[in-house]
Amino acid sequence: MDEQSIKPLIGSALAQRRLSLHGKTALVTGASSGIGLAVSVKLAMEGCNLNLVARRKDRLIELKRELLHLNPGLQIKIIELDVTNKNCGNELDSLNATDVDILVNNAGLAAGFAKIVESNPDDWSKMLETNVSAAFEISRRVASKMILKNSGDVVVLSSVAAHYSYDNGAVYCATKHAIKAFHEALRLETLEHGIRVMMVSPGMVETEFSVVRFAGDQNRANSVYQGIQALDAGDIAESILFALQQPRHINLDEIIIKPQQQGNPWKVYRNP
Ligand code: 8X3
Repeated sequence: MDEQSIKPLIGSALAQRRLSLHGKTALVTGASSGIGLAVSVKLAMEGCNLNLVARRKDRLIELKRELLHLNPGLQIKIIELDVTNKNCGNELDSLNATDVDILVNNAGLAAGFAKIVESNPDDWSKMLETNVSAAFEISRRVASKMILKNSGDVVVLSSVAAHYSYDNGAVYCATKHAIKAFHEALRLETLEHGIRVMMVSPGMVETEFSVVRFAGDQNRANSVYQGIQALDAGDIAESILFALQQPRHINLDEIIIKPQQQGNPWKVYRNP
């Protein structure tokens, strides 16, 4: 390769590379709290129209009102939906999914923190239904529409638990490993359709996550984040936005994001 002169290289490095999301339409699951809510705010600020999916309708109504206050021109639809409901596909079909440019497949949970032999199979079912069956089904339905128009972005919320298995978290880790495997395959199957499939895998994020995992025990949830600066939902939303704003020839396959003080799920430096 001939040696290139410096000037065009500098020009190319300086070029504005962020894609505009203005006028796009996103579908965000689990939009009523945490990462789903934060990413909805970020997308709204970029001028992206929104389909907000969650179980808690009152919160979606409030969120819609706030988002329209921030960006009055947006089209925002709220969809009250339990993603584990077997009929939820009909609800999703009722919105014009062909209009969805961006899927943020975020709804997920951890239920319980116990050794396999001591854990509750009801907790297993909750995690398997939400994190696996529902997440797969939503990606399938939306991706099938994206394939028809040969464009679209799927961002799926995974976890560091997709990379490590830790004790007391067997089923949660298994569900996140499954999400990773499924969406890696989806990426391969949709390459030829101009579709991007991206994964964001957070470590410790201080949201309702631990309160849900510990069945409402706020003190136990607080102790998870004691002595560290955990991530917040906005940190993760920022990474999702960054991935989506890359030019279309770039697919950020996975962003693994942890607090500086967390090396892996069990190696955490806590301030004395
Ligand atoms: C949540 C992160 O470390 O609790 O997905 O598994 S962790």
